[in-house]
Amino acid sequence: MEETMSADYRRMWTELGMDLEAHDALLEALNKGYQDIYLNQESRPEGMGYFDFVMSEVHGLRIQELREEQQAGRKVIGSYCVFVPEEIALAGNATLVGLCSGADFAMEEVEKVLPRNTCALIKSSFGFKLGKVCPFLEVSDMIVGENTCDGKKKSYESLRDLVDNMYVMDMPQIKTEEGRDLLRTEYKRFLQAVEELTGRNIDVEGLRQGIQTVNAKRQAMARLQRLRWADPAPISGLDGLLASQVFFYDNPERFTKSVNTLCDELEKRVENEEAVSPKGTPRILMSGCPMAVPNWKMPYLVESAGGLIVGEESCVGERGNRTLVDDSGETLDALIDALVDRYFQIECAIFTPNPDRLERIKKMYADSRADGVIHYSIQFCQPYIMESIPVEKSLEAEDTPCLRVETDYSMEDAGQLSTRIEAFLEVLK
Ligand code: BJ8
Repeated sequence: MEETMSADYRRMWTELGMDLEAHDALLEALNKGYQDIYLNQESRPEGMGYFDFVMSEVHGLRIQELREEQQAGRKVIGSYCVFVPEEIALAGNATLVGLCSGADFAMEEVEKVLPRNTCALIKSSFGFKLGKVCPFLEVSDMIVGENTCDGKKKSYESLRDLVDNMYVMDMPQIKTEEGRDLLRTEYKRFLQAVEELTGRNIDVEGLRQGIQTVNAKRQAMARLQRLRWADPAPISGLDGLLASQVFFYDNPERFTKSVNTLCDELEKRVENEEAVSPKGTPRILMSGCPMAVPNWKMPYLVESAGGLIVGEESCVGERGNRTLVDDSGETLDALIDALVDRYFQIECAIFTPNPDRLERIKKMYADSRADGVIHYSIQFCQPYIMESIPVEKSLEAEDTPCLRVETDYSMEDAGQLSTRIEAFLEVLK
């Protein structure tokens, strides 16, 4: 049975134009990493079994499901940023998937089209395409890029030559009325592009339904986030991050249900003070760049060094799934305005100035009862590296311990990083 399934997947990957040999190598490395990092953790909640299953089938069953959706007339849209509204995709009979960019692949090929000093996230997105190892990219009917950081917006000019249907959304850089107007215009343009792609008109009820589906997902994630704040914490930072990562791939309704089931279990754990780590474990708030699948480097190093991550101020985390959209509007314009209201609050470092992010970090630090903040920047990511200095200064002025880390996806600096993290955790004890 298993053999037939794996033969079916291989046929599917071949039909998608993937490089089977390279993909086998990627899956082997991923499975090993997952075993070492995730499955070896102790006292995991049973509800994480679902997420383990999703991860084990992320290139198999999930892709098969997406292809079945396509056969039934739905479209699949791939995106790289939390500013792309899933609500509009759902309203137009499309499924939105995040395109993971969390591992190095085909770097020699990548460095023929991108400068070496490009951030690992952008390089990774190209590596998955050039190495032909990402079925989500290959199954997508449209790929959406966005004019956020300079690296992304310039790299999309090259990605356009590599994919069939590239769509780029413009983005404001300043939070003014004009910026809001630009986002509104762009969301309307995106809505039209989705309608053209799917051949389906988006009406008020359809958009309201899309909003409600995504709100439910976000509510479940907020519930999980609150449970992570309990002291002692009922779940590891690695597992909390995994749920935030799966947020971008899974069927939305099933995901919401699974997160809520996990939360039911965590509530009982909190009641019984069933903890994942001993009392007195230093609690860390991570803040900074998104950690896309399978980028588990920082939580792995922090938790192996004896810390516990209690929240991520990140797009793969609270910044990406916080705040609901008001679904009460009676017209399409009113619902789009409600979307703009929600998305315009995202404190991405591409905005200038970006004072709300600092306030958010401070609030999360207090809410999560963290002992310290680790600011994580991906090497060569100017927006977050630049912001990390004033963030650190401001936190330290309030006696909040902060460690600034800049790293890439390789494990070459793991030893050095572990030493710094251990020293930081010592200070927090
Ligand atoms: S809303 S954080 S998902 S843009 S790490 S590619 S910023 S150089 S990912 Fe992001 Fe949207 Fe903003 Fe969030 Fe550029 Fe930095 Fe690379 Fe980055």
